[in-house]
Amino acid sequence: MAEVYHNYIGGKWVPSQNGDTFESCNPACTSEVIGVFQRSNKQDVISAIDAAHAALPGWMSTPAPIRASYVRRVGQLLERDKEALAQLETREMGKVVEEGRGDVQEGIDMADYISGEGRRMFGETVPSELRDKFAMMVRQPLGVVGLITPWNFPVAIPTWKIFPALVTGNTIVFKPAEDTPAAATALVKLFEEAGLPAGVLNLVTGYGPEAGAPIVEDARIRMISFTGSSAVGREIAAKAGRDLKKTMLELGGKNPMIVMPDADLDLALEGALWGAFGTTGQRCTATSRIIVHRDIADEFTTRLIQQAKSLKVGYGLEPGVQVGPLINAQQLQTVDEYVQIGKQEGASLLLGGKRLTGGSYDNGYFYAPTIFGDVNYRMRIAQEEIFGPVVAVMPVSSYDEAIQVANSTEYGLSSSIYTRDVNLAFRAMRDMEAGISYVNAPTIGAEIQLPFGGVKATGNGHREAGTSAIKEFTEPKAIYVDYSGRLQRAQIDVEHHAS
Ligand code: UN1
Repeated sequence: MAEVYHNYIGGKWVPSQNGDTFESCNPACTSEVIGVFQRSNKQDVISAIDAAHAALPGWMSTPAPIRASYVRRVGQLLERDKEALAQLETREMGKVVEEGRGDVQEGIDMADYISGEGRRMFGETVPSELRDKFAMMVRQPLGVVGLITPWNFPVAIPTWKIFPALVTGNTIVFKPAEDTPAAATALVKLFEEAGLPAGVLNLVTGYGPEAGAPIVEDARIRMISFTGSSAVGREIAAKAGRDLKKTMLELGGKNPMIVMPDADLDLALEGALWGAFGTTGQRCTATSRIIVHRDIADEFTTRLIQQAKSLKVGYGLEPGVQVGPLINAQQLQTVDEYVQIGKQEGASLLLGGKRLTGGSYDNGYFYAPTIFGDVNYRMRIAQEEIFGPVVAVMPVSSYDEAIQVANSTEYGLSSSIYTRDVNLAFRAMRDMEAGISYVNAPTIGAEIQLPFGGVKATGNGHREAGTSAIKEFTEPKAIYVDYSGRLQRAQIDVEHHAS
């Protein structure tokens, strides 16, 4: 029998109020149940918000360096448990274990970076126009925040949200994706071990409509930070907008890699393989379009097919495996539907395009690395996020056309150019409509000390990580201290200006 896990509310592990549960299974071997989790609904969410609300005054008034020390401690515990967590990630969501280690490392990096903010959290001091008056801005917590996270980075993305939210003095209701509740639970357990006060971080597991929506709808939640699809992001923004609730949304991507004729082709090919098929293409930063100059398109494409053919697909705990399964049956179907759409649209299927079957492939959701050639920018496979191991090769005749194609989707998360021409590189850095741009590297692999997020339908103008994190999880408060002992009216009682 698989172990049963509970919600974490007010410092206690509790079952859902209606007793419903769901299973988390291994996508490489679907008969393996990772655990049984609480299928929470509105009642559970309300309890979690009650607990977070009750814990807020105590946590807000805890000095920021002390708040940050819990995050630092969890960073150390992540380091201790890195291997076990990486393996759990592979079992629960399929990414190969080396990438699981990277995912946990990203959480460690975030702890390392953001716990120092406990001693910074910079405000501003500025001069006043009046004598004997002090003007400053300090950062205050938002209150209770709702954090809704995806399955593709089951440790890293929760840490991008939880760590800065805690350092800045917010209390939390955390709803992880239903596909990765075990990783989320393991992370929350580390906070319990670190002695985080009860109610500061609350975990409710379950499905979006049942356990996510009530978080968005509760008036006591001051901010929603969500990473997931643009469709769900739009719904969240609409609902939250009615309550004037802040939303930080990290949504889809259709990330282009431009390869110019002067590029180092070996390097570009290596980058393309990693960007397109790493994490089985299940990253919002995945390289899903390769925009390649016609002068080198044939050579590039032939070599890409050759190299992609030799990628080893399988269970990510087995040595040598480079590409794991898709997350679930639904995603397998979606990817396959897009492949059919691509064929109907007239793109040439150059590699893959099918579910992998036979032997241990039959136990999981495995899909062959897939390459489409002759893809036109108007095709759906060039416009819509597939979130699988499918890449579109799109030949172009010039840099200008490359940029036009690169910018032709509704998304704008990550982007990349391979060239040895420094002038072109700088033009691309300026011209690509994206929150993240790479030169001579693929579209994946952002580091946490810079802001993460995108433009257009990828988000709503916010950024995670880096210096943005503190800004996003706080409200600025402007404070004026008049120590003149008399009424001084701003804009009126000012001394004469120079004439
Ligand atoms: C995501 O796919 O949602 O930049 C996040 C990257 C990783 C994070 C991806 N550091 O590819």
